[in-house]
Amino acid sequence: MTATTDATTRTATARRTARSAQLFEEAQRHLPGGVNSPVRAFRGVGGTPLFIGRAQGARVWDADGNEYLDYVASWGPLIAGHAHPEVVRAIQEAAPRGTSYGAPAEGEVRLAALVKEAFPSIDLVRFVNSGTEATMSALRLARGATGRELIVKFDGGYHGHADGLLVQAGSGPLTLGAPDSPGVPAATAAQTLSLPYNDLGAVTAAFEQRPGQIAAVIIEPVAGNMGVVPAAPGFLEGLRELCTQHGSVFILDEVITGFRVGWGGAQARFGVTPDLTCLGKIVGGGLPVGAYGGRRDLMECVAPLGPVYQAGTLSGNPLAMAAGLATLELLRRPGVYEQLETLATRLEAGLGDAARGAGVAYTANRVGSMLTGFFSDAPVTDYATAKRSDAARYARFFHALLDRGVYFAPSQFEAAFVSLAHTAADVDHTVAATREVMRQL
Ligand code: KE4
Repeated sequence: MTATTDATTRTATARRTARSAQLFEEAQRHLPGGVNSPVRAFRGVGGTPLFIGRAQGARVWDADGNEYLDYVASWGPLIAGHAHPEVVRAIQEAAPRGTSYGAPAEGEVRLAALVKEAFPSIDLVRFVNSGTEATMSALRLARGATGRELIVKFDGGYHGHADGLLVQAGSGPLTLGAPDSPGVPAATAAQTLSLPYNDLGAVTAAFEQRPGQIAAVIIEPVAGNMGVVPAAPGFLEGLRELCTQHGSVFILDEVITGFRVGWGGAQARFGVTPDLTCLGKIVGGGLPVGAYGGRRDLMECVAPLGPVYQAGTLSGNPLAMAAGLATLELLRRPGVYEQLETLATRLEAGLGDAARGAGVAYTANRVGSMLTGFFSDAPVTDYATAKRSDAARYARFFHALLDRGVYFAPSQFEAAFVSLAHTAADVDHTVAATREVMRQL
């Protein structure tokens, strides 16, 4: 038994969380809601958020030293596990050479080349500092290149917090029950059409009703922000055809799915070619990186080559590039995605068996190593069906698992992620803990 209670053997215990509570009390004096991103505040599940003190592999430890098997993975980036030695070494080697230059450096060139190797649809790529910046910039580019203003997104899709995208958004706004945000000008919101996910007829009608007005369609090819909801067969292909037919830019927001559901992301997995791709999370290996890229004729509109302006002090940051490079080098090794698929399949099957054994209404969606178990008796195929899930029962599930050393996302409307650091024993512990609690939910 390790010094701290080993999460793989512990049953429910009354965790000491005094230090997290103390830090949260202090944090609320300095930070809105005590956090730097809303979904971390546990508003979707209740209780006091964990303050994490350290992370290693598939585990995190809170400020009180409690150990947890981690399926949040910092909301996706840590596909290789926390503090992977090769990622840490890359950062340690880069830091003494300086933390930021505000000038081009070799690391940006190397990471760009690797992104292009993985995503053949990307002729040119621009690094930014977050997924929000990536999607915001891609939309500005689409509008600048087409001279059009309307954007199509999908209900429950979350693409970061740029004004025009906080319309019927998923993730935090969905978790907090605030689908639209004050502060977004009505005129801006009016330029965003949010349509039902997987409803190709609605998109076809939008194009027919607004000929020549739609600059872009942006979609998560596997939604992760209403919980995991895959695109229905033919949906992405249909969007591709409509965008081609109407001269609109087809943007895949692969901030979650990029390097997650395969080396080439969802576009490779499903065989669909976007005009622009947005990346984030994994591409930075846990440091702040976003990216947007795609067709040369579009990307050549971006400053300084073209008139569409976008900039960033820390874009292409050498430490972030080093972390991203080290992470992608790990992912391009043979067998990586098969390993993730095997473990995620084991987890999905185990959780489903536990729910069925307890007679609990439950359905799961999984693509690769991202999955969500919904407490619902009906398939979840879009925002409307996702919202029918029993979020209160999910909250009870979340806390019961937390008491057993397993840390899922503090929201029904997020994804769980399996990493290369998770083992079959970790998954079996998770399933065993789930079996223990399912009847009590
Ligand atoms: P960031 O600006 O948070 O790096 O990326 C925005 C974004 C864009 N596109 C997709 C598909 C995303 O999922 C995200 C951010 N994801 C959320 C959780 N699903 C980040 C967690 C948070 O907001 O704290």
